[in-house]
Amino acid sequence: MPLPLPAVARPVSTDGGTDRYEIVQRETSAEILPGLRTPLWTYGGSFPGPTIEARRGRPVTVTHRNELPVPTVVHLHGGRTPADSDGYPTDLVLPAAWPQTPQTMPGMPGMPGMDGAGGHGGGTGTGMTDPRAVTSRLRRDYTFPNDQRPTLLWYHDHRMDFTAPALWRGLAGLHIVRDDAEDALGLPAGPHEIPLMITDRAFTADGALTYPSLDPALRDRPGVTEPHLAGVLGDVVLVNGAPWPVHETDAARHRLRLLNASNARHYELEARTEDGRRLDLVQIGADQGLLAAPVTHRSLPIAPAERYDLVVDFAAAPVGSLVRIVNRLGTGRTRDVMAFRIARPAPADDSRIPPRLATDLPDWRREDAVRTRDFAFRAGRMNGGHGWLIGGRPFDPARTDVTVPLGDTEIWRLIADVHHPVHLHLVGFRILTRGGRPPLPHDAGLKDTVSLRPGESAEIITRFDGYRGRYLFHCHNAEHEDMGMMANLEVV
Ligand SMILES: [Cu+2]
Repeated sequence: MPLPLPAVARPVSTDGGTDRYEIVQRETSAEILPGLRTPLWTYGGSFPGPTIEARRGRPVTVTHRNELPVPTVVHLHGGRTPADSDGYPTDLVLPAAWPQTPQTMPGMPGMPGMDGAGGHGGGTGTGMTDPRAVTSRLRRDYTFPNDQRPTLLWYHDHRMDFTAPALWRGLAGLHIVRDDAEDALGLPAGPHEIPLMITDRAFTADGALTYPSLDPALRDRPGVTEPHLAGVLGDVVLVNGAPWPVHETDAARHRLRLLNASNARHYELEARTEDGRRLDLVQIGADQGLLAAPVTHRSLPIAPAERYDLVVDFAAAPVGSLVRIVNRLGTGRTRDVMAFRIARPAPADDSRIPPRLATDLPDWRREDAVRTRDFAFRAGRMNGGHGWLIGGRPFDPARTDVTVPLGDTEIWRLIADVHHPVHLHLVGFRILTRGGRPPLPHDAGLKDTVSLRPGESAEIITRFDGYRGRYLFHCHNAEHEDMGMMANLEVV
């Protein structure tokens, strides 16, 4: 299959300094596996959804309407977004047919009761005075200021208890922020800049996605069957929605903008030529934008929700050959990810990798932190069953877990039992230490997701600036997130 490139969304209006988009969330089907139709939940009819191309400092408003059978929530991962547009898990976009009786959320996560969660009658929100309130609307305007470092972001579903299956069914799309300074660097661009959204999925023989939900309608009972409590894996690797695609290109430098949008699968990527050489993966950016200087990797681990901005030079591969992107952590078919077919010599390649990429990285120091907090990400009991907990507690929208004054700098010490990719909304952070030692080469730059390995601790430092309001931090293994591993972060 050729590599699909997600369509770029077209604004419905660009008046008043804001780009406005409209996205209808709807069911459709697509030919993902040759000759078969796969039913999907989509943003605007495609998986991945349409890519939002944004300029730094120029706001984007996306109006979402929901024609899916269940409520949804849109979150822009990595966005510096005001709280009312951040996609809190109970700020719902309702389908028209959903019951709209006033109701509040059950006090406990993981309990039946989403059915009929209608909130405030399609009203205009509640201002969050009651933390248990569900706000619901038939359409919702999400405003993204894009007042942040240029980077690859992604939008996806974030509905309480049901994020993982909705993501699996296709609710994910890219959102790229650019600015003039980055454009002026001379990095590979145009057809040599390629977004790669990597996901794994499992299919039935007739082409449908298969997912072990306890409630296949995703209405009442969250969670997955016992064998999948650690996270749901697929045996087909999709890149931009196509299985093991091959992208035909020329022997030039390419900027590969990687996103692991898988629910639970970790990858360790290599670029291998047919004669067995590994091409350098030159990292120029992390989750939250450009590094200060490039970092060269031979292989690169990528956890769910992480992004890496890479330059790979295909001039080292013979014309006519394949460069395979391989997952060292995979077995059998999941060892392959995709390939590039180097079809022709490059026209004069005037792209470059400047030795200095960015000078605006925050350099928070340990002594800047006004407090240190500890969070343990571990398995535990929840509602009489298995859960994933932060500090021994499952997510409860009625409880504020962390209160931070706007502008404070903090160190968070995170510790994990098994793999947990920990994500903070609103802010980017630096990784100070990993396992009590200096961070790893791929920890460079500004991050919004840190991949904790089994038994590992990490210290991160950040300044909570931008906006006041109710945000989240959580594990981005999507099944862990749905089974309690999320907490409230209130910036005051
Ligand atoms: Cu986790």
